[in-house]
Amino acid sequence: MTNVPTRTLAAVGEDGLHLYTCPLCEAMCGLEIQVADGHVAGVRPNRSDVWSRGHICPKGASLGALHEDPDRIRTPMIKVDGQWQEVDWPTAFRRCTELLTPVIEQYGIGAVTAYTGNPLAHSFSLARYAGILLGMSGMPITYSPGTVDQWPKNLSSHLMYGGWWSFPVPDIERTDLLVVMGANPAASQGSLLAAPDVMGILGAIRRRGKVIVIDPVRTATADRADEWLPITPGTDAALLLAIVHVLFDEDLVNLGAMAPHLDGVDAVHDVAAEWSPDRVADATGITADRIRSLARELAATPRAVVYGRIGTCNQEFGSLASWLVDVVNILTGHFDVPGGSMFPTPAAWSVTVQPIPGLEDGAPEFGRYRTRVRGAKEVLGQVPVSCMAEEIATPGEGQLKALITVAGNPVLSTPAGHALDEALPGLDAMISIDLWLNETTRHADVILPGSSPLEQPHHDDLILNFAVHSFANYSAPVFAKADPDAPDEWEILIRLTGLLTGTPAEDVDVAAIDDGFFDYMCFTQGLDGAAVRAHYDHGGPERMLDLTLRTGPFGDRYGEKPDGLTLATLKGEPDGIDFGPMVPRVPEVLGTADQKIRLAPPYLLADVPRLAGRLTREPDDLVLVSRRHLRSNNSWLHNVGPLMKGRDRCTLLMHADDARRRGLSDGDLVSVTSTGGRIDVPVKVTDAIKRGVVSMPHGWGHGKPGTRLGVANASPGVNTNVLSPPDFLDEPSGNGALNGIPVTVVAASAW
Ligand SMILES: Nc1nc2c(c(=O)[nH]1)N[C@H]1C(S)=C(S)[C@@H](COP(=O)(O)OP(=O)(O)OC[C@H]3O[C@@H](n4cnc5c(=O)[nH]c(N)nc54)[C@H](O)[C@@H]3O)O[C@H]1N2
Ligand SMILES: Nc1nc2c(c(=O)[nH]1)N[C@H]1C(S)=C(S)[C@@H](COP(=O)(O)OP(=O)(O)OC[C@H]3O[C@@H](n4cnc5c(=O)[nH]c(N)nc54)[C@H](O)[C@@H]3O)O[C@H]1N2
Ligand code: SF4
Ligand SMILES: [Mo]
Repeated sequence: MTNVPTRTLAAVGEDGLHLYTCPLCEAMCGLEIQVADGHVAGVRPNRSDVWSRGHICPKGASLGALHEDPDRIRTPMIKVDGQWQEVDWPTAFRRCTELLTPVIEQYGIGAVTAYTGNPLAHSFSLARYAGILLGMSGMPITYSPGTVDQWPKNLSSHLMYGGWWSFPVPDIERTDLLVVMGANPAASQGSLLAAPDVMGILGAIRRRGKVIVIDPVRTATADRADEWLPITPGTDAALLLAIVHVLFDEDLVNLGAMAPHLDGVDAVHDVAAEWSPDRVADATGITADRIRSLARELAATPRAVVYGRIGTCNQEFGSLASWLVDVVNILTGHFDVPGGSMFPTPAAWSVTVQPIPGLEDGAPEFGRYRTRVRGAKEVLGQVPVSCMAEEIATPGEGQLKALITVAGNPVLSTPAGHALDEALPGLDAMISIDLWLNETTRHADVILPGSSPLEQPHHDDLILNFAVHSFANYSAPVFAKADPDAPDEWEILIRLTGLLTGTPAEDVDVAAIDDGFFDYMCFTQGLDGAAVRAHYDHGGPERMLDLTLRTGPFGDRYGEKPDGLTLATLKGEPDGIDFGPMVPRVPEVLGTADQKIRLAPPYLLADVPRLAGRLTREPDDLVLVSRRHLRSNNSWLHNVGPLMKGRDRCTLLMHADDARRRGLSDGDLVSVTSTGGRIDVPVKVTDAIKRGVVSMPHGWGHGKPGTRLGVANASPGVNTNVLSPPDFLDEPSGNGALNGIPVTVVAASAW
C-alpha cells in the first residue's frame, strides 16, 4: 500500500493506536482501534490491511461496546442453592471436580457430553484447542451447531474429495457470472466464503458480468443482483439436477482439465436423465425455460460459478444440494480454475480439520453408532444436535447427566430449543465456558469466563480454509487481561479434559497435555514433537500457530526454507502478508484413496428417490425459512446497545397476498404454528418474498428469568426454533432442516 503515513502502534494495554482483526465473522476485517484512558475511543477500518483493505461493518465498529458490556462475565461463578457467587479460579475448578467426579464414577464418561458453539471457529484460543476436549476426553457423543449448519457440505466434501473440510470456494474476485443459492452476504458477510466486502465484489462482478440470486426471499443481496429467482424452499437439489440434465442433454458438458481426475461422470448422467426441467418446474417454482437458459448461461460463460450456502444446507435435501452445486461447477468446466470454484490454500493449516479416525480413506462408514433414544445415526462423528434434549430428558441406561457448553447457546440456536431449556435443569452437572449469563448458561452450575476478544491475540484458523486469498495476519491483544492470573480458554479446556480423564481439574498438568497435543500435531506433519518444542520457551496457541504457519505452504519448515514464513516475521508485518489469490489444487488436495474426485457417491445417489418423492408431494400452504441481520450474530450480539438501535428485527416476513388472504396487516401480532410448537410474533408485510413462504430470524427469545442481558432482555423477540421440529432433517447428513418448515399463520387474537 502506498501513501500510508507511518503509524506508531501502541503496545498491549497502552493508549494509542492498535491494529486488530475483527473475530466476529468470516470477513476478518482489519481494524484500527484507538484507545484513550484505557478505553476504546474509536474503531475504524484499517485501509492498509492487506486482506480487508478498509472494509468494516457495524459489528466490528462495536467491539469496544462489546468489551465494555457491564453484563460480560469477568469472574468465574458457581451456583450455590440457586444463587450465583463470584469465586476465584481455584475454587471454580474445585467445584467442577466436585460436580463431575461423582457423575463419571456412577455413570461413566458416556453420561457426559459437550456442546461446542459457533464462536469457537473465530477464537484464537478455542479454535486451536477444542480438539483436545473433543478428542481426548473420551466423551462418546458430543454436539455442535455443525448439524444445523454446514454438515451436508462436510458430508459431500468427504465423499467427493476425501476431506471433510475440503470445501471448494467460489472465486468471486475473478468470476463473471455468479449464481448465489441460499446465501445472503449483505447480512452474513459471506459464509464458507471468506472475502472482505463480498457485496462490493458482487458489484464489481455486475459491472463486468452478472449476479443471479436464487432464494425464496428477495434479500438485500437479491436487490443488488441482476436477477432474483424465487425458489420453493427445499427444492434446490431438484433444480440443480435439472441443470445437470440439460448439460448432458444439450451436449454442454465440459470437463476441461478435470477429466482425468473424475470418477462417476456416467453415473451422474444416468441419474440426471430422469430429471428434465419440465419435471421439476412446478415443484421448484422456476420455469423449465429459465432452468434451460440458466444451464446454457453457465456453460457458455468462461468464468462462472455457482455458490450455495446455508439455505442449501439447512433444508430437507441439504446433502443432495451441497453435492450438486459442486457437480454443476465441475460439469461446466468451472472447477479448480480461476473464476470458478477453487480450493483455498490456507497459510496456516487448521488444527480443527484433522482427519476423523477410521474415515481417512474416504469410505463412508456412517451409522457406526446410533443415539439411544431416537436411534439417529452418526455421520462423520456427529449426531443431530436436536437429539441432545431427549438424551438428557429420557431416563434409563446411558442417560446424559452432565454437560459442558463451550461458546454456545443451544437453547436459542437449535431445533426445539425450548425442550432443551426444560431438560437442562435435570442434569446433575452443567459447566459453561462463556462470557454471558444467557438463556443456556443460566442453567449451569459453574460458569468459566474467557477473556474478552480484545484481551486476546488473534489469528484466524478454520476460516482460512474458505479464504479467496491466501494471507496471514497476527493481531496482538489490545488490552492486557483484566485478571493476569485468569487462565486462557485453552487452559480451561485442558483442565476440563484432564478432569474427564480422572485428574481433579485443579491438579491437571496443563503444560504436559499441551505438549502432548503439540507433539501429535507435529507428528501429523512428519516432525518429531520433542525436537520442534526445543525451539520454544512457551506453549499454548501461539506455539501452535507458529507450527501451523511454519509447516504450512509458505512456511520456513524450521529453517529448511530460510525465507519462509514464521510467526516472528508475521509479527513484523502488522498489516498482514498477502500470498495471492487461489491457485489450482487438484489432484494434490484430494484425500480419496485413488486421488480422484468421486462425482457420484453411492451414499448420496441413494437419497435421490427421496427427492423424487418431494416432487409429487402436496404443495405446502405456507413454509418458514430463516434469515440473518447485519447487526446480529446468531444469538449473542443483542446485548450491545449500538447494534440494537432501530426497528424491531424479530418479525415474520410475509407476502402481501398471503397476508391479505388471512386478513392480516403490517404490524399485527400473529400466531405461527408448526408440528414443533407455536410462537406469537409481529408480521411484516412485504412483496420481497415468494408467495407461500414466511421468514423469521433466529437467535431471539431473550428475557428469560435468571439471565443477565440488560439490553437484549429489553427487546427479547421470540425463539423461532420452537417451530423447528427436531426430527425434520436432511436424512443423509442428519442436519436440521431449519428452512421449509410447514406452518400455519393466523392473527394472534384468533387464538
Ligand atoms: N450479521 C450476521 N452475520 C453472520 C451471522 C449472523 O447471525 N449475523 N451468522 C454467521 C453464521 S453462523 C453463518 S452459518 C453464516 C450464514 O451465512 P448465509 O448462508 O449467507 O446465511 P443467511 O444470511 O441466513 O442467508 C441464507 C439465505 O437462504 C435463504 N433460503 C432459505 N431456504 C432456502 C432454500 O431452500 N433454498 C434457497 N436457495 N435459499 C433458501 C434465506 O431466505 C436466506 O436469504 O452467516 C454468518 N454471518
Ligand atoms: N432457525 C435457525 N436456527 C439456527 C440457524 C438458522 O439459520 N436458523 N443457524 C444455525 C447456525 S449456522 C449456527 S452456527 C448456530 C449458532 O449456534 P450457537 O453457536 O449455539 O449460538 P451462538 O448464538 O453463536 O452462541 C454463541 C455463544 O458463545 C458465547 N461467546 C461469544 N464469544 C465467546 C468467546 O469468545 N468465548 C466463549 N467461551 N464464549 C463466547 C456467547 O455468549 C453465546 O453464548 O445457530 C443455528 N441456529
Ligand atoms: S464484516 Fe463486520 S463482523 Fe465481519 S469481520 Fe468485518 S467488521 Fe467484523
Ligand atoms: Mo453457522
